[in-house]
This record gives sequence, C-alpha cells and structure tokens, in this order.
Amino acid sequence: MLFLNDTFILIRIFTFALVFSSVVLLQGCGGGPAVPVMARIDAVGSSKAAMDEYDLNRDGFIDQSELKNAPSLKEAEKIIDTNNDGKLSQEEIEQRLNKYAVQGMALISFSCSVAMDGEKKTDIEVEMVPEKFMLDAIKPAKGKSDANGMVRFKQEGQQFEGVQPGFYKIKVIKVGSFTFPARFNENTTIGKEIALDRMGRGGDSFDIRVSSK
Ligand SMILES: [Ca+2]
Ligand SMILES: [Ca+2]
Repeated sequence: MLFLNDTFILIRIFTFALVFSSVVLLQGCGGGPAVPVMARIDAVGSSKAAMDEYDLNRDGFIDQSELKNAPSLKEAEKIIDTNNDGKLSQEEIEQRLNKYAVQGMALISFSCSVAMDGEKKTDIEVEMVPEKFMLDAIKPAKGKSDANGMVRFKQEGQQFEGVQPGFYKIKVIKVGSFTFPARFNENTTIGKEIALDRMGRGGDSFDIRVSSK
C-alpha cells in the first residue's frame, strides 16, 4: 500500500433516523432551552453561490472533474442529479436545497465513528463546517470521539445534539496535542450532506481512509 508507514485514520460515518421533532422537544423542556427552528436557507442564492464556487469553467454545470473539489456535493451527487446526466446544474442544487423545508426537520441526529491507526481513540475532535454556498444559513457543528470512537455532533448555539440539514465539509482537527495535517481540516476532502432522506436503513454510511503525513 502506498501509505503503509503512514498513520491511518479510518472514519466510518453513518447516520440514523433519530430525529428531533418540535413536538417532543416542546413536551420535554417547558421553560428550558429554545426549540430548534428550521434554518432559513436561500435556495436560489445558495445554488448560485455553489455554481460560482465550483463551476470552474463556467459552462453552467458542476461536472465530474469539478465535483472533486466539492466533496459534499459529490457525496450527495446521486440524489441531486435528478436528470442523471452525471453533472449538477444550478436548478438541481436549488431543488435539492428546497427539499429540506419540505422534510421539515430543524435538527437531525448525526454521528460518525473515527478510528486512528485502525483503532478507536477518544477525544478526536471533528468539525462539520457549512459549505460557503450555504451563505451562513446553518452553523458549524462539533464533536469529540468517545471511548467507542463515536462522535456525536452538536451545532453551535443549540442545546440538543443534532445537525441542521445542509452541506458540510468535515474536518478532523486534532487529538490531544496532535494536530492533523491540513488536508484533513483546512484542505479536507471529506464532505457530507445532512438531510432527512439520507438517514437510516444503513444506506448512508461510508468509510474514509486518509494518511496523516
Ligand atoms: Ca463546469
Ligand atoms: Ca444533472
């Protein structure tokens, strides 16, 4: 293997359909934390911003080579590309972003398991950073791995665990005093779409291997 002597981080990310409903939260927290509200996503503005950022040759499509720069769109490519032409148009992205409001979930439970050198490790810090084209409609989410290597994410400003629907870059920041190289955080190639119809049935899991040098 190419990276035989390198440190490997195995990130297994999977999601499940434990979602928060406003009704449950209202029942559970009289006078307590604010109920999460749906993010106000500007689907037209965000889809335009996505094209500005990733349609590098300005032909009106984010094609396969351009998707390499856009991991979160690539991760959701199959569900965004409704006409199955292998590339994403602004309209397709806009339609996808509009789905979140229809699905009606303010926060969706999302967790991943992180293994370093093939082993579970506690306190690996992982961040989900919204794509620029989300135009600040959603906030970053953070988590740390527990003794089982599981990371559960909590969004900034939220009292409850969960992540707002949208497109994120996933950054592996550090563990203890060890900071991971830039390609796992500043230049990450890991991306994830959070959406209700991506959750559950084991259909939304993936493994990622990266080396630390
Ligand atoms: Ca293009
Ligand atoms: Ca398409």
